Amino acid sequence: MAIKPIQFVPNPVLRKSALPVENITDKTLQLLDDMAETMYDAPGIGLAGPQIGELKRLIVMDCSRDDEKSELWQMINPEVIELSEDNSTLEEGCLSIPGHTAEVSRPDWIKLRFTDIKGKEQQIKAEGLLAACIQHEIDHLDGILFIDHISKLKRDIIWRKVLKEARQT
Ligand code: GNR
Ligand code: NI
Repeated sequence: MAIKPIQFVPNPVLRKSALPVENITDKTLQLLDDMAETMYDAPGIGLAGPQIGELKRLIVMDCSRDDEKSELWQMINPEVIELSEDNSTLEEGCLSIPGHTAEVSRPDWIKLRFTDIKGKEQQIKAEGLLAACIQHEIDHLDGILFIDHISKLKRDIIWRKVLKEARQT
């Protein structure tokens, strides 16, 4: 296992679409383990391939609270197959946009299809924080960031700070 460097905005890799994983190889599984280690080290509750510069449809998540048993999800080619009509709002952050958060509204439950690390296709229904996190991670696979879901005014404020911070490093 290895901790991989996290890519930050405005790195263009975060705006590209990730490609489906056709064959699950040792390298795929290695990458998913590195992603889990990188996520726990950060610490974050999710991580998507593009955030470590890998344009592959791979995500990892662990939304368990500190007082709960950890629950690591490692998903290959995740796809939303059903969305709730009702939305809920949650304060989101992103490891690729450190230091900024915003309230984001998303469907409050989703049904999801993905391939697990054993190559088995799975379907689950997720709600609450896990549902928000899965949608945030799948967005990353399509080059979408949480700031794309907020008002232009709020997005411009964050973006101006991001560019200023990038200039200073
Ligand atoms: O660590 C993270 N916290 C978080 C909080 C609310 C909704 C989504 C997230 S995901 C984020 C980690 C990250 O950037 N994943 O891509
Ligand atoms: Ni993120």
